[in-house]
Amino acid sequence: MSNYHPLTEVEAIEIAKTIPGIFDSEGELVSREIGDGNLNLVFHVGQPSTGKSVIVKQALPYAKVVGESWPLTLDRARIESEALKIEGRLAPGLVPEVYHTDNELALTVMEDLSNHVIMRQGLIEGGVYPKFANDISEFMARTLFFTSDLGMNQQEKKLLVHSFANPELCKITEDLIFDHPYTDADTNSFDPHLKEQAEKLWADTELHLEVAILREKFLTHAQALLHGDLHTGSIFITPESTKVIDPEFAYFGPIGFDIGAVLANLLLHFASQENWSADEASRQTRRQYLVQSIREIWVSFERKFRALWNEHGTDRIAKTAGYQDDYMQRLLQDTVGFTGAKMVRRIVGLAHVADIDRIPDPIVREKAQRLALEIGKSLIKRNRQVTSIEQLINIADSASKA
Ligand code: SR1
Ligand code: MG
Repeated sequence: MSNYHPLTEVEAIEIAKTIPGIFDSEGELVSREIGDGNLNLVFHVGQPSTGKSVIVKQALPYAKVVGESWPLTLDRARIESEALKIEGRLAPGLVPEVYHTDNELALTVMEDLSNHVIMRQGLIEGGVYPKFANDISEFMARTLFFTSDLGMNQQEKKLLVHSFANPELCKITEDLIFDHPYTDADTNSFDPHLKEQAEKLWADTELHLEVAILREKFLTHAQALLHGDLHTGSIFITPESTKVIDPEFAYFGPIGFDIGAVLANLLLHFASQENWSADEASRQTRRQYLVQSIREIWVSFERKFRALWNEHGTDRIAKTAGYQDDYMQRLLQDTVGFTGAKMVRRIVGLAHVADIDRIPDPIVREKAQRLALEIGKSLIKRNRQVTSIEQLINIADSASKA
């Protein structure tokens, strides 16, 4: 019989107390539930007398964003904890440290990153993060290369693919990103002024063909262990530090899906500048910063991934002249397609982004939504023709000036 039950704040303290080497045995502990995501309980447990603290994160048996009518596996807590440990080993310093895992209670006790901010909120407040492109490209190049058939033992990888099958969380992505936005699904959610745009999306068979190809890649292409939900709400940041959190959607999938998640969320923020920048000049400056970040992320990712391949590649035949160039070209095209798909879902699908949804003026919000949709659709439609990251940037730039 399972011991699982949702924790109270007091129980979170009892669990935190068992972690050795963090808290002073004398001082009182204080606990607060601070979760604001779609799926989990998150307790901050601190000791005011020492200033020490930890996070206790517990999965609920349903999707919090919808309610108890949407049951969801608790196994995602094991997946998250295992993924964090692998990522921490492959990309040291770029994820929170895991102190303790309890698969029965579906919880992970980990490093408290309260001195960071969630990147989405940081960007909304005008934050600039000079280390981000270097850090996130390092995170992606190392975690994705060393869990792919290029960088790890291929028999061990097959066993890892099995333990990260994650069918329920993958089904959420398959539905919410690669199906529902393209049909009149009950889960869709959009402002009434976007009804005509949504109907166009549902009828656009040229677009559907590209979405079907991207969906097939998500379903079948077990290229590397992905984070699986790498949006700016899954990144804690300061100007000096980047920490990737929340890999509960981790599974073996197409590498471009993770890179596309990062770029899509920067482009959603790019679209949201209709509101967050006070005038045209500051809007342009902000957009140039976002575009430069996108360029640096792809260029650095490609350089680092190729360098890892050249130095640590485990596959003899993958060293054949021309194969690496072909592989990187396919990665770029996948990245562009997934970037587009991840933008469209945030405008018409179930889960949106605060960058755009919190724009108070409905006219300005509509402008940002239309821009995000336009960029997203163009990226999806053109992904298989793209040969350079500059083409993705040109699509966003031209749409913003149209
Ligand atoms: C029901 S979960 C909705 C979304 O939240 C997560 O962050 C994923 O992006 C998922 O699609
Ligand atoms: Mg999450």
